[in-house]
Amino acid sequence: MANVIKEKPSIIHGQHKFCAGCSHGIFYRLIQECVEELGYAKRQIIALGVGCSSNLILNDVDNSDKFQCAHGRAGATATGIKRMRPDVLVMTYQGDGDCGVIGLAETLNAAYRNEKITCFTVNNANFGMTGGQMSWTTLPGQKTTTSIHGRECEQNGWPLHLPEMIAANLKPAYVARCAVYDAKTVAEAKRYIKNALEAQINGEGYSMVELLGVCPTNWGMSPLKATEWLKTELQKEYPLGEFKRRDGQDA
Ligand SMILES: Cc1ncc(C[n+]2csc(CCOP(=O)(O)OP(=O)(O)O)c2C)c(N)n1
Ligand code: SF4
Ligand SMILES: [Mg+2]
Repeated sequence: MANVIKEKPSIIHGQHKFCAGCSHGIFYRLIQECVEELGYAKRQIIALGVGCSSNLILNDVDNSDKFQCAHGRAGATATGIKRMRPDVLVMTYQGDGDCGVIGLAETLNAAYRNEKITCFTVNNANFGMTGGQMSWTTLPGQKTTTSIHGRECEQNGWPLHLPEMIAANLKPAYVARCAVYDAKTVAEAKRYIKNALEAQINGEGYSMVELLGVCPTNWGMSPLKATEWLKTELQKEYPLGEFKRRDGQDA
């Protein structure tokens, strides 16, 4: 039925402490909606990255089992958990700095081996938790606290497109990128998240969803302005969509 306001997932009982307008809270709630609908609310383990995602463990947001991983190591930690507990839904929840900079080796190695885990990575184009430093996802010319005149790509490298890279070069089960700034993108995000989790449940292999989000605090913008900037600038570099559909899905 259209226009249904979804109840809060039963597993969520606390208040997160993300900044006003941050996308993290919406992404995490959508993930938990999908987990609940798939019947895994009490059979999930989350390997958390270090970053603003750590807020989920620091502030007792929900009752899911979580593991605070060493910085960047969530892909390796989730691999170990899943191999020991194949009956449990195992996912990582990381930022772009954790998943695609410091943890790039762990992320690629898990994807390369086609581990039956799901990687959720929130790309907000900076290191949010530590005060807005440049990340590999930072846009060319984007000002951050470590690129005060704007990112110079000749010297600092070019934006990293992790989902596209994994989809094009490895053999994952499902890879997509979503955002959550209006009803259409929220519905699409939920479909992608569910596909990623179902790919794991069906034993199809590795799945990843990059969640393109805003960081109003470190971008120095109001939540509305940050959303506009995501739509007009960030999304040009990081298009939304599915880069590897599940086998059997229509093209
Ligand atoms: C080995 C190590 N280096 C650096 C840090 C400091 N640090 C903590 S969080 C973070 C960046 C996190 O950025 P990201 O993964 O993009 O998450 P966000 O906060 O933006 O959601 C850094 C560099 C650390 N904790 N450990
Ligand atoms: S610093 Fe940025 S990513 Fe972290 S909670 Fe605040 S708005 Fe969200
Ligand atoms: Mg980040």
